Amino acid sequence: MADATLIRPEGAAEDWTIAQGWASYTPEEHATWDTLFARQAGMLSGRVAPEFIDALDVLRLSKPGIPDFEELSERLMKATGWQVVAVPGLVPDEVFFDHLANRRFVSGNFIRQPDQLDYLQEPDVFHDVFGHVPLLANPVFADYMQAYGQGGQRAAQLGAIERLARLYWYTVEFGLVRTGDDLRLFGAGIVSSRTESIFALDDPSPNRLAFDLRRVMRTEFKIDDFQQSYFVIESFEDLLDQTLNTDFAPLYEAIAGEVDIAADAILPLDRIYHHGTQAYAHGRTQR
Ligand code: HBI
Ligand code: FE
Repeated sequence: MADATLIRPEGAAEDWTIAQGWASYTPEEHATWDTLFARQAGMLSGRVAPEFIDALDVLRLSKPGIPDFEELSERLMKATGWQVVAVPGLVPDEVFFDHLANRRFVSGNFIRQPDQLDYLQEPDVFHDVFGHVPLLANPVFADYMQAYGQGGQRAAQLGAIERLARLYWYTVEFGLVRTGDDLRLFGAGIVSSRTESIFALDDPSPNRLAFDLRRVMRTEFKIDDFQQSYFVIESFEDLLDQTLNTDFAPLYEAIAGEVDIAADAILPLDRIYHHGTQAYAHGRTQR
């Protein structure tokens, strides 16, 4: 969740957008993008949802260098009516939801330092554009993201932002999807990370559980390490269908009385693809 005390930086507009400043990127910054892109695009085929790979072509993201958001938005607009706008970093929830509800994806315009290739806390242009933007070219996912933004605006009125942030976290950021008999990656936080692209699918440590809207809204998550559980959606159509056909207000009411679920827990009702060993998480805590 974005920190409530975020201060709108100098030069940012009312809606927190800034100019991308594409002409100011240095050759080193473009080279960092090319290194990250080559690494991830090289390892994801067969591991990521096929819709993601298709979108890399549609959006011509394999073009060298950090994408120019104006050019990228032209192609994205043709595909699904979305555009990419630059922001300085995390923006307040209500600003974030308003952009999504209007088919504007907010992306950081900065790129990580060469010594941060594997991980950084704030979403940079590689996390946002390589991780999030491709699936916005998929009409069903594009509808889901707009529905999420609209849902966020309602959740804000109901004091239920945290519930919805968990839905975002376990789908948009760290979701897996069934593709035939395989599990495939689609969450931006995973596909933009080399180490987590391997961990999320192959490591015996995390749980892999069938997605259930109510279950996910009750489940805590980690923001600074690999997830202890990943949730598997049946398809993007199913995820959109569940979101559009659920009246969230009574759902929030119903789960208000239920305790939160720990990130590594498995419940009797869970449909389990993999019961994790949690060896990674336990190893980290016994340091
Ligand atoms: N701001 N720039 C940016 N990117 C995000 O992904 C983001 C954000 N603010 C809030 C937010 N995500 C989440 O807390 C919402 O899902 C609630
Ligand atoms: Fe993200």
